[in-house]
Amino acid sequence: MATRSPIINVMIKAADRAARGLKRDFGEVEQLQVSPKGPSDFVSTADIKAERAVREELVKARPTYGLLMEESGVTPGTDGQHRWIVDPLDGTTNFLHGLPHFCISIALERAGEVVAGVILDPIRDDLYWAERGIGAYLNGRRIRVSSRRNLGEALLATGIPFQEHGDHSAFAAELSAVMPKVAGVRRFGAAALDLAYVASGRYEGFWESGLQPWDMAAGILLVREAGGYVTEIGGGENMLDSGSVLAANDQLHGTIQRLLTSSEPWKRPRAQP
Ligand code: 2AM
Ligand code: CA
Repeated sequence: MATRSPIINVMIKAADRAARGLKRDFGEVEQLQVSPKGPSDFVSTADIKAERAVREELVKARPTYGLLMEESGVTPGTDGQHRWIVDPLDGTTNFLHGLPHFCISIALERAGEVVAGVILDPIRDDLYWAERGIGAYLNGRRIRVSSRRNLGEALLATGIPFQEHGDHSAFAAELSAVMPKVAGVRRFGAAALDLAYVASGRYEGFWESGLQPWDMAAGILLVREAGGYVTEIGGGENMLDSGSVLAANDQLHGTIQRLLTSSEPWKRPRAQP
């Protein structure tokens, strides 16, 4: 069992409070699937309530820190050093459809660098946390990225652009390049959990474009502290700004990156998400 620092405990307490509400509301959503109006309004309210619960706990514990949250945006802090980056409900579309795959993601940035992350899956009761230089943990046990080196055995996850978001043809080309070479490609719909799954060795890699900082901040730290490698798909380091991410174990990261960027759309300017 790892000893948890006070800051990780603050983050877990906040995530736990949101999780209790989300779990209760998820039970309702399953009932609402059959109502003619559907559960959309109810889910928006659940999302906002979860964000309020996280915010209250974080502000109570560290009143001078700034916040970047999916629903309420930026709240500047007074200490100028620290910022929470929060997704109160990652996997909203899953939640809305009664699919039990969503999470709460909370990261802490210090002087522009993510130093702590918590991801909580309330349905499976899986609690992931990582602290810079200390390691990554799942339910109290140290986690490591997968050690598979062979691309043919690698299971990858991705995110598929939807509606008017992202560059659909570029994604199709990336998928075409990867599909014939790997054991399988999955799309689960909650990017923070995808990163947590790479960190815990469930799949060998994950890539997606068009993400927001709150989808990735905690998960990137988890993967790195679990011994994995994370860059933008093109190889740069500004994932939180560009929204592009490729996370994998050390052995496969370069190979997957070469495959993805070998596709034709990488040779022309890409559309913005
Ligand atoms: P969200 O649930 O917090 O909105 C995966 O592709 C990522 O994109 C998810 O982490 C999800 O975060 C976001 N996303 C937003 N709208 C989506 C949609 N309609 N389908 C899938 N993912 C969506
Ligand atoms: Ca999200």
